Amino acid sequence: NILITGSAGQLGVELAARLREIHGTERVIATDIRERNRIEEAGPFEILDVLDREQLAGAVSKHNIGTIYHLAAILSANGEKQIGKTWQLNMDGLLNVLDLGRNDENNPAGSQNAVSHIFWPSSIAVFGPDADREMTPQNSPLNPTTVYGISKVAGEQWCAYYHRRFGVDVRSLRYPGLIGYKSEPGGGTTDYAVDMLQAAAGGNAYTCPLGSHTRLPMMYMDDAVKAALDLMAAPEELVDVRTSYNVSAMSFTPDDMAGVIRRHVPDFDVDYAPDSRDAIAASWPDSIDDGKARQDWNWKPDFDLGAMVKHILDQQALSSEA
Ligand code: VAH
Repeated sequence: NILITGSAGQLGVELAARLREIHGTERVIATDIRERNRIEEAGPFEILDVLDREQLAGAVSKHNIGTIYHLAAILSANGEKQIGKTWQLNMDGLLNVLDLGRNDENNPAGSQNAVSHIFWPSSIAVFGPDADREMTPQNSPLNPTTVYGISKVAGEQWCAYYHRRFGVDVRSLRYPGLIGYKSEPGGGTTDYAVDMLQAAAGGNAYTCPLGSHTRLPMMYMDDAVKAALDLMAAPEELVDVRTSYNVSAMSFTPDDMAGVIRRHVPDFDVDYAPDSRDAIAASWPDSIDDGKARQDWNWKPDFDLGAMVKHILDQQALSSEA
Protein backbone atom coordinates (compact mmCIF):
# COMPACT_ATOMS: atom_id res chain seq x y z
CA ASN A 1 0.00 0.00 0.00
CA ILE A 2 0.95 3.66 -0.39
CA LEU A 3 1.36 6.30 2.34
CA ILE A 4 1.35 10.04 1.56
CA THR A 5 2.55 12.58 4.12
CA GLY A 6 1.47 16.20 3.63
CA SER A 7 -1.52 14.89 1.64
CA ALA A 8 -3.55 18.05 2.35
CA GLY A 9 -0.93 20.26 0.65
CA GLN A 10 -0.96 21.69 -2.86
CA LEU A 11 0.79 18.67 -4.46
CA GLY A 12 -0.52 16.11 -1.96
CA VAL A 13 -4.22 16.64 -2.74
CA GLU A 14 -3.71 15.98 -6.45
CA LEU A 15 -1.17 13.18 -6.01
CA ALA A 16 -3.52 11.37 -3.60
CA ALA A 17 -6.40 11.64 -6.08
CA ARG A 18 -4.28 10.35 -8.98
CA LEU A 19 -2.76 7.47 -6.99
CA ARG A 20 -6.27 6.44 -5.90
CA GLU A 21 -7.45 6.45 -9.53
CA ILE A 22 -4.57 4.13 -10.42
CA HIS A 23 -4.26 1.82 -7.41
CA GLY A 24 -7.72 2.00 -5.84
CA THR A 25 -8.89 4.25 -3.02
CA GLU A 26 -8.32 1.86 -0.14
CA ARG A 27 -4.67 1.27 -1.06
CA VAL A 28 -3.69 4.92 -0.61
CA ILE A 29 -3.42 6.14 3.00
CA ALA A 30 -3.51 9.94 2.95
CA THR A 31 -2.06 11.59 6.05
CA ASP A 32 -1.41 15.13 7.21
CA ILE A 33 -0.75 17.08 10.41
CA ARG A 34 -4.12 18.81 9.91
CA GLU A 35 -7.60 17.95 8.73
CA ARG A 36 -8.17 17.41 5.05
CA ASN A 37 -8.02 20.12 2.43
CA ARG A 38 -10.65 21.18 -0.15
CA ILE A 39 -11.05 17.88 -1.93
CA GLU A 40 -12.90 15.58 0.42
CA GLU A 41 -12.35 12.61 -1.84
CA ALA A 42 -13.34 9.39 -0.11
CA GLY A 43 -10.54 7.20 1.15
CA PRO A 44 -8.41 6.44 4.19
CA PHE A 45 -7.14 9.60 5.92
CA GLU A 46 -5.18 9.86 9.19
CA ILE A 47 -3.62 12.68 11.21
CA LEU A 48 0.13 11.97 11.22
CA ASP A 49 3.07 14.00 12.56
CA VAL A 50 6.21 13.08 10.58
CA LEU A 51 8.32 14.16 13.57
CA ASP A 52 6.82 11.27 15.57
CA ARG A 53 8.92 8.21 14.59
CA GLU A 54 6.69 5.79 16.49
CA GLN A 55 3.51 7.16 14.85
CA LEU A 56 5.18 6.84 11.41
CA ALA A 57 6.35 3.29 12.20
CA GLY A 58 2.89 2.37 13.42
CA ALA A 59 1.25 3.60 10.21
CA VAL A 60 3.75 1.70 8.04
CA SER A 61 3.22 -1.63 9.81
CA LYS A 62 -0.54 -1.18 10.37
CA HIS A 63 -1.22 -0.41 6.69
CA ASN A 64 1.47 -2.68 5.16
CA ILE A 65 3.10 0.29 3.38
CA GLY A 66 5.48 -0.46 0.49
CA THR A 67 5.79 3.08 -0.93
CA ILE A 68 5.90 6.48 0.78
CA TYR A 69 5.38 9.84 -0.94
CA HIS A 70 6.88 12.18 1.68
CA LEU A 71 5.54 15.65 0.91
CA ALA A 72 5.19 17.19 4.39
CA ALA A 73 7.33 20.35 4.54
CA ILE A 74 7.30 24.09 5.18
CA LEU A 75 7.83 26.00 1.91
CA SER A 76 10.15 28.88 1.03
CA ALA A 77 8.21 32.01 1.98
CA ASN A 78 6.65 30.61 5.14
CA GLY A 79 10.00 29.05 6.07
CA GLU A 80 11.69 32.44 6.36
CA LYS A 81 9.27 33.35 9.16
CA GLN A 82 10.04 30.26 11.27
CA ILE A 83 13.55 29.10 10.45
CA GLY A 84 14.04 26.65 13.35
CA LYS A 85 10.74 24.89 12.77
CA THR A 86 11.34 24.77 9.01
CA TRP A 87 14.75 23.14 9.42
CA GLN A 88 13.42 20.68 12.01
CA LEU A 89 10.31 19.62 10.08
CA ASN A 90 11.97 19.47 6.66
CA MET A 91 15.12 17.68 7.88
CA ASP A 92 14.01 15.43 10.77
CA GLY A 93 10.81 14.55 8.91
CA LEU A 94 12.82 13.34 5.92
CA LEU A 95 15.31 11.39 8.09
CA ASN A 96 12.44 9.69 9.93
CA VAL A 97 10.95 8.61 6.60
CA LEU A 98 14.32 7.47 5.15
CA ASP A 99 14.88 5.23 8.20
CA LEU A 100 11.65 3.42 7.28
CA GLY A 101 13.46 2.19 4.16
CA ARG A 102 16.32 0.57 6.09
CA ASN A 103 16.75 -3.20 6.46
CA ASP A 104 18.40 -2.99 9.88
CA GLU A 105 17.58 -2.35 13.53
CA ASN A 106 17.49 1.41 12.92
CA ASN A 107 14.15 1.02 11.12
CA PRO A 108 11.55 2.00 13.78
CA ALA A 109 8.95 -0.15 11.96
CA GLY A 110 11.27 -3.15 12.11
CA SER A 111 13.61 -4.31 9.33
CA GLN A 112 10.98 -6.80 8.14
CA ASN A 113 8.63 -3.83 7.36
CA ALA A 114 11.14 -1.83 5.30
CA VAL A 115 9.36 0.21 2.61
CA SER A 116 10.67 -0.51 -0.90
CA HIS A 117 10.27 2.95 -2.53
CA ILE A 118 10.27 6.55 -1.28
CA PHE A 119 9.49 9.75 -3.22
CA TRP A 120 10.65 13.10 -1.86
CA PRO A 121 10.22 16.47 -3.64
CA SER A 122 13.19 18.81 -3.82
CA SER A 123 12.96 22.20 -5.52
CA ILE A 124 14.67 24.77 -7.75
CA ALA A 125 15.10 26.51 -4.39
CA VAL A 126 18.39 24.55 -4.07
CA PHE A 127 19.93 26.98 -6.58
CA GLY A 128 21.24 30.40 -5.55
CA PRO A 129 22.42 33.58 -7.33
CA ASP A 130 25.72 31.94 -8.39
CA ALA A 131 24.05 29.21 -10.47
CA ASP A 132 23.56 29.84 -14.22
CA ARG A 133 20.30 31.77 -14.57
CA GLU A 134 19.31 30.33 -17.92
CA MET A 135 19.05 26.56 -18.48
CA THR A 136 20.53 25.84 -15.04
CA PRO A 137 22.44 22.55 -15.39
CA GLN A 138 21.70 19.38 -13.38
CA ASN A 139 25.12 19.77 -11.77
CA SER A 140 25.36 23.37 -10.54
CA PRO A 141 26.68 25.08 -7.42
CA LEU A 142 23.99 24.83 -4.74
CA ASN A 143 24.11 27.97 -2.55
CA PRO A 144 20.47 28.63 -1.59
CA THR A 145 19.32 31.85 0.09
CA THR A 146 16.37 30.37 2.05
CA VAL A 147 16.12 27.91 4.96
CA TYR A 148 13.78 25.89 2.78
CA GLY A 149 16.48 25.78 0.09
CA ILE A 150 19.14 24.78 2.65
CA SER A 151 16.87 21.95 3.85
CA LYS A 152 16.39 20.78 0.25
CA VAL A 153 20.16 20.76 -0.48
CA ALA A 154 20.79 18.82 2.72
CA GLY A 155 17.82 16.54 2.02
CA GLU A 156 19.16 15.69 -1.45
CA GLN A 157 22.50 14.72 0.10
CA TRP A 158 20.76 12.55 2.71
CA CYS A 159 18.76 10.79 -0.02
CA ALA A 160 21.97 10.00 -1.93
CA TYR A 161 23.66 8.84 1.30
CA TYR A 162 20.80 6.50 2.30
CA HIS A 163 20.73 5.06 -1.22
CA ARG A 164 24.50 4.56 -1.34
CA ARG A 165 25.01 3.21 2.20
CA PHE A 166 21.71 1.48 3.06
CA GLY A 167 20.29 0.70 -0.38
CA VAL A 168 17.15 2.77 0.23
CA ASP A 169 15.41 3.34 -3.12
CA VAL A 170 14.49 7.01 -2.60
CA ARG A 171 13.83 9.15 -5.71
CA SER A 172 13.50 12.92 -6.00
CA LEU A 173 12.57 15.79 -8.34
CA ARG A 174 13.62 19.45 -8.15
CA TYR A 175 10.16 20.91 -8.80
CA PRO A 176 9.74 24.40 -10.25
CA GLY A 177 6.71 26.44 -9.21
CA LEU A 178 3.60 24.24 -9.39
CA ILE A 179 0.26 25.53 -10.65
CA GLY A 180 -3.08 23.77 -10.21
CA TYR A 181 -6.70 24.69 -9.57
CA LYS A 182 -7.84 21.81 -7.33
CA SER A 183 -5.81 22.67 -4.22
CA GLU A 184 -4.49 25.68 -2.32
CA PRO A 185 -0.77 26.57 -2.54
CA GLY A 186 1.08 26.29 0.74
CA GLY A 187 3.13 29.41 1.45
CA GLY A 188 5.66 29.27 -1.34
CA THR A 189 7.18 31.98 -3.49
CA THR A 190 5.42 30.80 -6.65
CA ASP A 191 1.90 30.80 -5.19
CA TYR A 192 1.15 34.04 -7.09
CA ALA A 193 0.49 32.12 -10.31
CA VAL A 194 -2.34 30.11 -8.70
CA ASP A 195 -3.76 33.23 -7.03
CA MET A 196 -3.63 35.26 -10.27
CA LEU A 197 -5.59 32.58 -12.14
CA GLN A 198 -8.17 32.35 -9.35
CA ALA A 199 -8.61 36.14 -9.39
CA ALA A 200 -9.07 36.14 -13.17
CA ALA A 201 -11.54 33.24 -13.02
CA GLY A 202 -13.55 35.15 -10.42
CA GLY A 203 -13.56 38.34 -12.47
CA ASN A 204 -11.37 40.13 -9.94
CA ALA A 205 -8.25 42.28 -10.25
CA TYR A 206 -4.98 40.96 -8.81
CA THR A 207 -2.06 42.55 -6.94
CA CYS A 208 1.06 40.50 -7.63
CA PRO A 209 3.73 40.10 -4.89
CA LEU A 210 6.43 39.52 -7.52
CA GLY A 211 7.81 42.06 -9.99
CA SER A 212 6.17 42.05 -13.44
CA HIS A 213 9.37 40.79 -15.07
CA THR A 214 10.48 38.21 -12.51
CA ARG A 215 10.87 35.09 -14.62
CA LEU A 216 10.56 31.63 -12.99
CA PRO A 217 10.50 28.00 -14.10
CA MET A 218 6.97 26.62 -13.66
CA MET A 219 4.92 23.45 -14.24
CA TYR A 220 1.24 22.57 -14.43
CA MET A 221 0.16 20.23 -11.61
CA ASP A 222 -0.84 17.44 -14.02
CA ASP A 223 2.75 17.38 -15.29
CA ALA A 224 4.11 17.49 -11.72
CA VAL A 225 2.07 14.40 -10.78
CA LYS A 226 3.06 12.68 -14.04
CA ALA A 227 6.77 13.37 -13.39
CA ALA A 228 6.58 11.81 -9.90
CA LEU A 229 4.74 8.71 -11.16
CA ASP A 230 7.06 8.30 -14.16
CA LEU A 231 10.16 8.58 -11.97
CA MET A 232 8.75 6.12 -9.42
CA ALA A 233 7.84 3.64 -12.18
CA ALA A 234 11.25 3.80 -13.87
CA PRO A 235 13.42 0.66 -13.58
CA GLU A 236 15.91 1.19 -10.74
CA GLU A 237 18.94 0.97 -13.05
CA LEU A 238 17.70 3.96 -15.07
CA VAL A 239 17.54 6.25 -12.01
CA ASP A 240 21.07 7.59 -12.30
CA VAL A 241 20.63 10.75 -10.19
CA ARG A 242 20.13 9.96 -6.50
CA THR A 243 20.25 13.51 -5.20
CA SER A 244 17.37 15.03 -7.22
CA TYR A 245 16.47 15.48 -10.91
CA ASN A 246 15.99 18.88 -12.53
CA VAL A 247 12.56 18.98 -14.16
CA SER A 248 10.65 21.86 -15.73
CA ALA A 249 7.95 22.57 -18.29
CA MET A 250 7.93 26.32 -18.94
CA SER A 251 9.29 29.65 -17.77
CA PHE A 252 7.36 32.88 -17.57
CA THR A 253 7.01 36.24 -15.83
CA PRO A 254 3.84 37.50 -14.10
CA ASP A 255 3.44 39.87 -17.08
CA ASP A 256 3.61 36.92 -19.50
CA MET A 257 0.89 35.11 -17.53
CA ALA A 258 -1.35 38.21 -17.34
CA GLY A 259 -1.04 38.61 -21.11
CA VAL A 260 -2.11 34.99 -21.75
CA ILE A 261 -4.98 35.34 -19.25
CA ARG A 262 -6.24 38.39 -21.18
CA ARG A 263 -6.80 36.17 -24.23
CA HIS A 264 -9.65 34.69 -22.15
CA VAL A 265 -10.47 37.57 -19.74
CA PRO A 266 -9.82 40.71 -21.85
CA ASP A 267 -10.23 43.27 -19.07
CA PHE A 268 -8.20 41.39 -16.45
CA ASP A 269 -6.38 43.97 -14.33
CA VAL A 270 -3.05 43.30 -12.55
CA ASP A 271 -0.89 45.62 -10.51
CA TYR A 272 2.48 44.83 -8.90
CA ALA A 273 3.59 45.21 -5.27
CA PRO A 274 6.81 43.20 -4.96
CA ASP A 275 7.50 41.94 -1.43
CA SER A 276 10.06 39.60 0.18
CA ARG A 277 8.97 36.82 -2.15
CA ASP A 278 10.33 38.77 -5.12
CA ALA A 279 13.81 38.72 -3.53
CA ILE A 280 13.56 34.93 -3.07
CA ALA A 281 12.40 34.51 -6.68
CA ALA A 282 15.27 36.71 -7.87
CA SER A 283 17.75 34.24 -6.32
CA TRP A 284 16.31 31.34 -8.32
CA PRO A 285 16.96 30.45 -11.98
CA ASP A 286 14.91 31.81 -14.86
CA SER A 287 14.92 28.44 -16.66
CA ILE A 288 16.11 24.88 -16.01
CA ASP A 289 17.98 22.29 -18.08
CA ASP A 290 16.10 19.02 -17.47
CA GLY A 291 17.90 17.07 -20.19
CA LYS A 292 19.13 14.43 -17.73
CA ALA A 293 15.55 13.50 -16.70
CA ARG A 294 14.52 13.39 -20.37
CA GLN A 295 17.48 11.17 -21.16
CA ASP A 296 17.29 8.81 -18.14
CA TRP A 297 13.56 8.12 -17.76
CA ASN A 298 11.99 9.87 -20.77
CA TRP A 299 10.58 12.91 -18.96
CA LYS A 300 8.39 15.12 -21.18
CA PRO A 301 5.87 17.77 -20.03
CA ASP A 302 2.47 18.06 -21.73
CA PHE A 303 1.51 21.65 -20.84
CA ASP A 304 3.02 24.99 -21.83
CA LEU A 305 1.76 28.37 -20.53
CA GLY A 306 -0.98 28.83 -23.14
CA ALA A 307 -2.34 25.28 -22.79
CA MET A 308 -2.23 25.47 -18.99
CA VAL A 309 -4.08 28.80 -18.71
CA LYS A 310 -6.73 27.69 -21.21
CA HIS A 311 -7.19 24.36 -19.41
CA ILE A 312 -7.52 25.95 -15.97
CA LEU A 313 -9.86 28.78 -16.99
CA ASP A 314 -12.04 26.33 -18.93
CA GLN A 315 -12.23 24.08 -15.86
CA GLN A 316 -12.97 27.05 -13.57
CA ALA A 317 -15.75 28.17 -15.94
CA LEU A 318 -17.16 24.63 -15.86
CA SER A 319 -17.08 24.50 -12.06
CA SER A 320 -18.63 27.98 -11.67
CA GLU A 321 -21.48 26.96 -14.01
CA ALA A 322 -21.99 23.74 -12.05
C1 VAH B 1 7.90 27.36 -3.05
N1 VAH B 1 6.23 26.24 -4.40
O1 VAH B 1 7.59 28.39 -3.59
C2 VAH B 1 7.50 26.05 -3.72
C3 VAH B 1 8.55 25.61 -4.72
C4 VAH B 1 10.08 26.36 -6.59
C5 VAH B 1 8.99 26.74 -5.66
O2 VAH B 1 9.64 25.06 -4.06
O3 VAH B 1 8.51 27.37 -2.01
